[in-house]
Amino acid sequence: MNNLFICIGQCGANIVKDISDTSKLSEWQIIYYDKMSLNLKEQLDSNYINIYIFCGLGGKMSNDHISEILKVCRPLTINILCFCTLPFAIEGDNRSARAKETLAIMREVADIVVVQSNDKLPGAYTLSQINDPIVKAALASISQSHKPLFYALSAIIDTTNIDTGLKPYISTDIIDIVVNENRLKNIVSEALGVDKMISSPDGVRNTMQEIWSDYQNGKQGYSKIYEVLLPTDKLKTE
Ligand SMILES: Nc1nc2c(ncn2[C@@H]2O[C@H](COP(=O)(O)OP(=O)(O)OP(=O)(O)O)[C@@H](O)[C@H]2O)c(=O)[nH]1
Ligand SMILES: [Mg+2]
Repeated sequence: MNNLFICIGQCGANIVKDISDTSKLSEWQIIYYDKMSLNLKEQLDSNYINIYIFCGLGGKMSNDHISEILKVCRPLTINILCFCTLPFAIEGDNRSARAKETLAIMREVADIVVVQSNDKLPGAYTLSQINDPIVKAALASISQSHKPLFYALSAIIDTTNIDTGLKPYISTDIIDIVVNENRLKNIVSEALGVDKMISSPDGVRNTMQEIWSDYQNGKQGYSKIYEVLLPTDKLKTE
């Protein structure tokens, strides 16, 4: 078992239901974290390529258990990706405050956190429509889950149709993408290492240096990395 889904609460289960309608998840271990299955540790393998966590922020289940879940998961994988939703404003201040709290914990520990703001949906009528943006982002990322994490990040950004620089916080219409700052540098180097190291080690080092200093100087380094790593023809054929 190489990949794990943890679905927290009702929202987590709903999102994963939509994902599994579209994508074959036979190679994924799926755990529904609800009142019936709090013994997470006992159900897990010793390592995973990716661990995905799904939940509706503001819910009691994610708020009460996210720290513990992340603590259990962190040593088991290098890639923790969270896909979650922010509550509608009409659900009240308590939910909104809980959501912020849970999100802060996720941002600290997870590698990539993708957040859909329910309030910014353009008008949704069915559950599937409500979950469409976050499901699309998750599916894009899953399609790249066999590659270094950078590719998942690129795919998620791609589905939002926003041309953006690589930075820790990427805000789009409905979806926000938060990349753990400590991991960001190594996401880039992992990807460059795999793709370019063999053909030209010096080239990689120079390119890497350049991209990283651009990033540190606040320039938009992402499109450059994107060019280096994902030539358009290669991207289109996959
Ligand atoms: N986009 C989307 N949001 C949802 C969905 N279900 C719930 N939510 C949101 O997620 C938040 C958490 O809800 P739940 O997943 O039910 O939380 P829970 O921990 O299971 O239980 P409660 O806290 O008792 O509701 C809600 O406040 C909603 O904003 C869903 O299917 N799609
Ligand atoms: Mg609920």
